[in-house]
Amino acid sequence: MAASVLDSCVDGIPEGLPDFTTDAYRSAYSRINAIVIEGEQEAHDNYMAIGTLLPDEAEPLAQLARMELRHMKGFQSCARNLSVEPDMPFAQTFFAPLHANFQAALADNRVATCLVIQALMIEAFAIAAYHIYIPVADPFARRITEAVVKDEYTHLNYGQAWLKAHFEECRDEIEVANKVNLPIIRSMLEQVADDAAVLHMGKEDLIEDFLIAYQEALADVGFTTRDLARLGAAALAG
Ligand code: PL3
Ligand code: FE2
Ligand code: FE2
Repeated sequence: MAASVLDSCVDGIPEGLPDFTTDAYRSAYSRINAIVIEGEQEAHDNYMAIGTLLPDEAEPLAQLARMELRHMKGFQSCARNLSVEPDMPFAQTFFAPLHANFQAALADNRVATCLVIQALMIEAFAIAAYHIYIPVADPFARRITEAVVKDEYTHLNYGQAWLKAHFEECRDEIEVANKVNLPIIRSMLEQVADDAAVLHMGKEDLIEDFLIAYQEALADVGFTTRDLARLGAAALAG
C-alpha cells in the first residue's frame, strides 16, 4: 500500500487511524479495553465504598457509581463491536497495586486518600486516556468515549471539591497519598504504552494530559505552584 501523508510518524506514533481489523490491533485492544472495563467497574465499587465513609454523601456518590457502570457497559459494547474478548485477568493484575492501596485506606477511614486515588488519579488517568483515544478510535467507540469523558470531569470535580473543602485537615494525608501512589500511576502508564502505541496513542501525550488534569485539580484543592513542584508530579514526565 502506498504511504500517504497520514502515515507520517511523530514520536514513533503513526498519525491517522489504525487498521482496526489486524491481529495486532485486536490483541492490544483486548488488554486496553479490559483495563478500561476493569477501571470503570472498580470506580463504581470505589464510589460506593467512599459512600460508606461519608454517609451524608452517599446519594451523590451512588449517582457517580451508576455513571461508572454505564461507562463499563459502553466499553464492553466497544469490544463486542470489534469482536474482541477483553482480557480481564490481565486488567485485574494491572489495577492490583492501586486497588490494594485503596482498600487499605478504606479500612482505616482515610477518606482523603480514597478520593486522591479514585477521584483525582484514576479520573485524571481516564480523562487523559479517553482524550488521546477519541481521535484514533473506531467510529462506534469514538461516540461512546466522547460521552464518557464528559462524565469523568464531573467525577474529578467531585473529589476536587471535597478535598478543597477539607484542605487544612487533609493536606498532609493528600501529600502522602500522592507520594505513595504517583509511582504506581507512572508504572501503569509504562505498562500500557506499547499496547497504546498500537492504537496510535502516544505515551508522552498520555503523560502530558494526565499531568494537566491532575495538577490542575491539586492546584484547585489548595496547593501552590511551589507545592506542586515539591509534590513531584512533573517528575512523571522525566
Ligand atoms: C473511571 O471513571 C475510569 C477508569 C478507567 C481507567 C482508564 C485507564 C486507561 C488505559 C489507557 C488506554 C485507554 C484507551 C481507551 C480504549 C477503550
Ligand atoms: Fe467512568
Ligand atoms: Fe469516573
